[in-house]
Amino acid sequence: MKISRFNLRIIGLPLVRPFRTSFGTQTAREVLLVEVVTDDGISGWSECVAMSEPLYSPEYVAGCLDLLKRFLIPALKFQVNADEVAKNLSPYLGGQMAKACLETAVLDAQLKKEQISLAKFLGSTKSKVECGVSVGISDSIPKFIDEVSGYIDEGYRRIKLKIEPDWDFEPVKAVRQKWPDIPLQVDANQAYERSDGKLLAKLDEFNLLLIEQPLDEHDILGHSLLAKQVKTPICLDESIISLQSAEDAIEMKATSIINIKPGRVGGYLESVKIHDLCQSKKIPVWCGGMLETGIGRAANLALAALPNFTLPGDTSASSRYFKKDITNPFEMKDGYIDVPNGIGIGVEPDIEYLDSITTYKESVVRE
Ligand code: OSB
Ligand code: MG
Repeated sequence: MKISRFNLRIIGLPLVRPFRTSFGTQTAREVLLVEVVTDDGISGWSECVAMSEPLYSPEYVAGCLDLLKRFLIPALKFQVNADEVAKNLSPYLGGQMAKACLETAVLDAQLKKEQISLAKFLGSTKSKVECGVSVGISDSIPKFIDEVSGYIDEGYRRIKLKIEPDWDFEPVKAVRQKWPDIPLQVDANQAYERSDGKLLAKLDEFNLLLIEQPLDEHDILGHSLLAKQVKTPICLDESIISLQSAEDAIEMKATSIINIKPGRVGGYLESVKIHDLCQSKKIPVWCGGMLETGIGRAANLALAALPNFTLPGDTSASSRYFKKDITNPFEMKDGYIDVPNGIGIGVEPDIEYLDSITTYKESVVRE
């Protein structure tokens, strides 16, 4: 595929409510978007899931922009197919989120040209996916229960609570008392220590689906030791950055469920490989989220439609994040969102709205 230009832009979107995790509080989403324009005049779109600061992962928006401009875009030489992108970018270490973004934009353009949807291309078997919601840390239990109530009334089918030391047992207990049967899980974003096994085992009585990433991202052995001390399944998020790391963590019994986030593992093609590996090892997977706009959300829904995505993902409706999304909003019906079936990722951004929230814009054009 011949590419004539890469349009890069950064937008800023306020969140409908602050989102507090063990690593910080976010009130807005700064998003790096890439548009690949081909010689046939087709536009492929993608969003980079990196956050403004390197708090969840080492990557961050300004760093990804620099990596794209300085190394990744030049490596493609304006002529590439989606299945060659990862290989062309592989000399450059790390940068999974920036790499995933570039590969997805190329893939969107290519699938539009071939007139097939991303869902079909990846191997989807469902036309709609079950939705969960990730609930931030709060400063009071009553306020927090109000927020959870709102999500349950909207129809979310699984609740994920962000936890940290001193915001774990009590909020989980409060939710379990009010909703004894709702599928419930927690996410610590690395906030605990190896020595916290006993503390985390106290959550066993609440019949949780899983505990997500309790320890440091590099501490695979620690997760494996912890898994022997708690009955609740351990699920890795931050630690899984590739097919190889998924294989290792499964082999070491550090994870019995995996959260697949395409940005974190270098793209949708690598995500499918992890999905297939997990399916063969009987490890259930679910699709994580990074507070995506409609561009990233559309592609995540396509991935979540694969057969081994057997747990509801953090694929919430647009309204959970933004007053106005940059694409047609994704709406939830009876706890499900339809998988986009248009060609490519199946959605287009509203350019006029994008222009009104753009804070940076630059193009890399073929001479
Ligand atoms: O750890 O899953 C996470 C958001 C930003 C960064 C990391 C995480 C999250 C979420 C929200 O939990 C998921 C979503 O609703 O997009
Ligand atoms: Mg997580």
